[in-house]
Amino acid sequence: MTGIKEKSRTRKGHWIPVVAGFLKKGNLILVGQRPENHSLAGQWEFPGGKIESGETPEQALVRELQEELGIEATVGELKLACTHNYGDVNILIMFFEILYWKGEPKAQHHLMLEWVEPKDLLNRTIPEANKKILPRIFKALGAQWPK
Ligand code: DGT
Repeated sequence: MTGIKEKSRTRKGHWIPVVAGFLKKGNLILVGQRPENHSLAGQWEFPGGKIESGETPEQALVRELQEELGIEATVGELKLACTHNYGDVNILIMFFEILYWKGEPKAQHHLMLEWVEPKDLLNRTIPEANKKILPRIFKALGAQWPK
């Protein structure tokens, strides 16, 4: 028999908070290809990662962008948040705009970095978590959804 407590635990599941950054250059946005030895290998994502214990979302994003791109970023507004279930884990992703940064982003974690037009994301393999909210991502980027 499943008790109420157990049911609610199952429904809550295991949650991982993630932060990601929108780095814009004109009408281009920065995406990185996930490395081979990680989950979702080869998929194109917005730079970022998991929040570590004791960090604010903004601190986590500054750290991740330093580690992944080698830049010193200034984090702006929270633009968008979404949730996704990857089987045994749930992720909560918070997307922030990056106002400006020091240094030139270099791939220190990703297989490759690319500045792309938002519509280019429609033709790339991107995480399901992002794919299902692509119209909201376009809106957050101030980009037109292609007709
Ligand atoms: P792991 O432990 O193999 O999942 O790899 P990590 O530690 O490199 O994963 P990390 O730190 O990039 O965590 C981000 C999680 O969020 C990962 O499960 C992939 C997922 N995710 C979905 N969409 C995005 C996105 O646009 N950017 C980032 N950074 N992660 C995303």
